[in-house]
Amino acid sequence: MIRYCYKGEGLDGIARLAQGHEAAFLVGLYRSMLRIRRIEEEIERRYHENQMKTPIHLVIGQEATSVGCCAALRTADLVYSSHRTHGAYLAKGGDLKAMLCEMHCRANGCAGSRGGSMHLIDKVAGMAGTSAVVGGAVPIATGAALAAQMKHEDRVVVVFTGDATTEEGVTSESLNFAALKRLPIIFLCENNFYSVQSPLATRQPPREIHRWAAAHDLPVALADGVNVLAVFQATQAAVARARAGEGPTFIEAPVYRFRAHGGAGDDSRMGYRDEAERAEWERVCPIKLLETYLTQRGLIQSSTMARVEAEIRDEIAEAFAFALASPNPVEADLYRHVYAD
Ligand SMILES: Cc1ncc(C[n+]2csc(CCOP(=O)(O)OP(=O)(O)O)c2C)c(N)n1
Repeated sequence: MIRYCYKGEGLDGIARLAQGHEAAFLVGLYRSMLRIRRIEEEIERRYHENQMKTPIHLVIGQEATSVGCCAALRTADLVYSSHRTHGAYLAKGGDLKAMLCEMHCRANGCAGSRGGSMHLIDKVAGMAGTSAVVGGAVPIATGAALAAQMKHEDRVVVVFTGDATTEEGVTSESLNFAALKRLPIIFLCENNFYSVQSPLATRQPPREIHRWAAAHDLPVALADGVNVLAVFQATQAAVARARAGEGPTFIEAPVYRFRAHGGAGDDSRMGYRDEAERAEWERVCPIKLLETYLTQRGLIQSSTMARVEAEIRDEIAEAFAFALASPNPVEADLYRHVYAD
């Protein structure tokens, strides 16, 4: 069985890139990742209760990509993503209550109860939309970048994709178009090596994904996807290029999902991936890595960590209670948001 190994620098990489960053910034990144992790753990814990009327795709293990990327963005910048939405939505500042209402099919859900987990949107936060169709968000985001360019808006667009998204023809078309027009867009590919249960090696020739992207003649970067600072740095550079009118960037971030492709729990026992592989990546859990760095350097105290955990726990409890107490849609809601000529 193929085994996808972690090839990054681990804690050394965090220590190297942390130079020059203030403790408050680093603790903020840690808090954002932890918040996403705890929210998803609670979603996972409650999923079997069947109150959430939606498929789910957890980002547990992949939090550093969303948080590192969004930390380099402004509210006015737009983020799109594929079906694995929770990390990008929350990191971009999407409203947690509206997200949980959406997942519980409540009238006040962020997509009006029409979409569920795979269709999160928060226009105030710049979370512009997500698509359940693999590759679906890529041309939409490219179009948004074209619009921003044509309207002379100071806006960068990011689209989060998985590795399988690079196998969709429309992704190639979008990279080509973005490079041609020098669009202000960042393609952030979270390469977790699997498309549902198919490993990369059964789907693509043995080449690195960012090298494939480079053939479209745009700058590419490889960022350690478990190192939130590496993703932050790569995104910052891409944002600077985009704002300067220098066009798009493709970032590949190798990551690992600790859970099943969809639903709650892990599915490694199905035999499509080696359990030792997951264990190896769990040793470089993005949250643990940063936590280790912060505690070793005395940048976070155990009392602060306890307070952060308590704040997150209270926020999650309140948001779930809010969602469960929210009204279901009524028949008349069917006609809202419907456009017809
Ligand atoms: C066009 C299309 N083909 C197939 C699917 C079924 N499908 C849903 S998620 C998925 C895997 C996507 O893998 P990847 O893009 O690597 O993202 P990941 O799930 O690993 O985050 C597939 C094949 C789909 N939703 N859309």
